[in-house]
Order: sequence, then C-alpha cells, then structure tokens
Amino acid sequence: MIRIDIISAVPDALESPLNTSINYRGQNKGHVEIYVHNLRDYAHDKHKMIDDKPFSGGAGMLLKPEPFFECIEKLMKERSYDHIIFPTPRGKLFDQKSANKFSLAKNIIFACGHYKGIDERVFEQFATDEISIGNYVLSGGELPALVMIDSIIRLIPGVLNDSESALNDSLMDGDRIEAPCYTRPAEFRGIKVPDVLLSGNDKKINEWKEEQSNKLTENWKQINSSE
Ligand code: 6GU
Repeated sequence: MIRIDIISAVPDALESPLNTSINYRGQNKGHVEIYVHNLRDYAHDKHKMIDDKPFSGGAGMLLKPEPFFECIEKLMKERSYDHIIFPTPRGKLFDQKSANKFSLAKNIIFACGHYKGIDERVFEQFATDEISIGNYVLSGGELPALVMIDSIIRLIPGVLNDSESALNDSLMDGDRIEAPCYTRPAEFRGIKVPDVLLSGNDKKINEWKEEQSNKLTENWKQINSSE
C-alpha cells in the first residue's frame, strides 16, 4: 500500500482524474490511498491569502511559504515520507526509471505550485525531488502530479490485471517500442490486417513482431534525437 498526499491550491482540478480508470481501481482495490489537501485550508490570516507579490518585482503572484510549511509539517508529524516531490519545469525530467523508483515508496507528497511559482524557502526546506515532465510550460503542478501518479500507480503489483500487465506488451517497454496491433475485423473498409497475424504460426508472428518493433524503435530514436 502506497500513500500519496497532494497539496494544491486548486484541488478540484485533481478530482476526476484521481477517481477514474486505473487510479480509481488502485484505490478501490486497496493498493494506494490518495489524500488531497487544499492549500487554502492552511492559510490562517483573515483573508485566507495564499499568494503575494514577488520581492523581485515583475508580473505574477507567488505562493506564500506559511501554508506549505504548515501543511507539510503536519503531514510529516504523522508519518515519514520517502519523497516530497515538487513538480517544476526546472526539475529533473521524469521518465520510466523515476516512476519505477517512486512506485517502491511507502509515503509520497506532491506539493503543487501554481501562478508564477512558490517561495524558494519551501523548496529549500522540504523538496527531496524537483521534477519536470517535459520541456514546455504548464500553468501549475497539478497536471504533472497527475501524470506522475498515473505512471506510479500502474506499477504497483496487483493494480493491473494480467492482460494489462506492464510485463506484457505495452506501447513502450524501456527504450523499445512494441509492434503495432490489430483486432477484428480482419478487413475494414478494404484495409487488411497483416496476413501473418491471421496465419496461426506463432514463430512467424513473433518474428514479425520483432521486426516491426525494431523498425518502430529505430524510427522513434530518430524522430526524438535532437540532431
Ligand atoms: Cl512539473 N510544472 C510546470 N508548471 N510546468 C511544467 C512542468 C511542471 N513540467 C513541464 N512543464
């Protein structure tokens, strides 16, 4: 059982993705517990302010330190956390290896920024991991947290059933792209499924898959190389 705590200024943005599909199943089957904390509940001034202007000037608001400190310290008193992850574009790029690592944890916090960012003292005090999900700009850490959580939950033993298992064909397994796949009908609008897949010859089918996988993997490497 993994416990995941998510701290967010827009908790509604997390609701539906966390309660659908594999994320729902992971929780329903008792493999993962997810708790969402509204940052605003940890603002104690009379206007419940969670953001303020940066000292450096310029446009945009920053999330203030006090609510994060209060919320994270409260959680840390209750249990110890293996990872306190801050989704941020300046972080280490997320990949399958990171997902594998996080899936072995017992307790994880995702602390999501919004607006222009978070007061630096929050990172200094609590961040064990600063993670980016790619080199592009998003408006907050909620979608990145959801991306990471999805990839983590599907790795927990028992969440996926056998036919979905990460050990079987997945679209991408490590640095390999799997062969294309087809289902019925064998011919659709005149477009046929490759004959070999209908042959019943397992050896031939496996050779075909291997060959297709090699081709797609080569292509994938080429279209993703920065040269
Ligand atoms: Cl983790 N946060 C934000 N705001 N933007 C991003 C990102 C994270 N990863 C890529 N872009």
